[in-house]
Amino acid sequence: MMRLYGTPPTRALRAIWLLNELDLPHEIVPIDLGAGEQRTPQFLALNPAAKLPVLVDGDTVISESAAIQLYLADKYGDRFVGGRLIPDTPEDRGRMYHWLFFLMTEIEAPLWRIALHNFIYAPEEQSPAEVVLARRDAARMIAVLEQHMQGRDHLVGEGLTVADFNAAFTLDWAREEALLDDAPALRAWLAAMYARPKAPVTIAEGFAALQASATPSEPAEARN
Ligand SMILES: N[C@@H](CCC(=O)N[C@@H](CS)C(=O)NCC(=O)O)C(=O)O
Repeated sequence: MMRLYGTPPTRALRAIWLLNELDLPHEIVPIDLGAGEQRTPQFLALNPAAKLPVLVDGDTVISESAAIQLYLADKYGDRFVGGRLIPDTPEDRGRMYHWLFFLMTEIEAPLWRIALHNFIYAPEEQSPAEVVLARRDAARMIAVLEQHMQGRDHLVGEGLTVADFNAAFTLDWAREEALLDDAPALRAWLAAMYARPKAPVTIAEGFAALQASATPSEPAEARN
């Protein structure tokens, strides 16, 4: 059975969403970031970058949440009901890659800077000015995606692709930062994605469950 290291509300949600949609039997292995479990020799052997999520499928070990999504769609996409997770044509695959890289580098990167400077870096390393810049950068790129989604149901072509399942998690994160307030098309699209029967928990739901089960001394760092 496949093993996924990482739980909600982390980027493991990107992988969990595809595991659910493809109905793939899997075991979720929790890694306590607050306790530093990502730096044990056993975990570093899986991912020397000490980051979640990591997927283990037989002898294959894949990290990077977008790579895990592409791997699952590529290998098991024929199990998907109701669309084409990886488009048939090189042109549409190019468009899917475009949005995947856009999401990871232009939208997630500033969201991550916001988190780093708000609560992950040590207090003396945090820069409120950097948060202002990161919010501006994220908002500009979210506006580009909002424009793209006018009148569309999917990021690419006429069916769901990996880009949609990446965007849903990434935009849920943006919503947490109130960065979708000026993006009605993205808010409506996001609601439809999370209404899917196989949708995972939102970041807020995952974070609430984590807090409910955590001891009061556990740091907020475990969030992302
Ligand atoms: N680019 C990586 C980022 C992974 C990442 O930063 N994961 C966070 C949890 S969401 C983590 O493991 N942080 C632990 C650390 O940095 O020590 C991906 O998309 O998988």
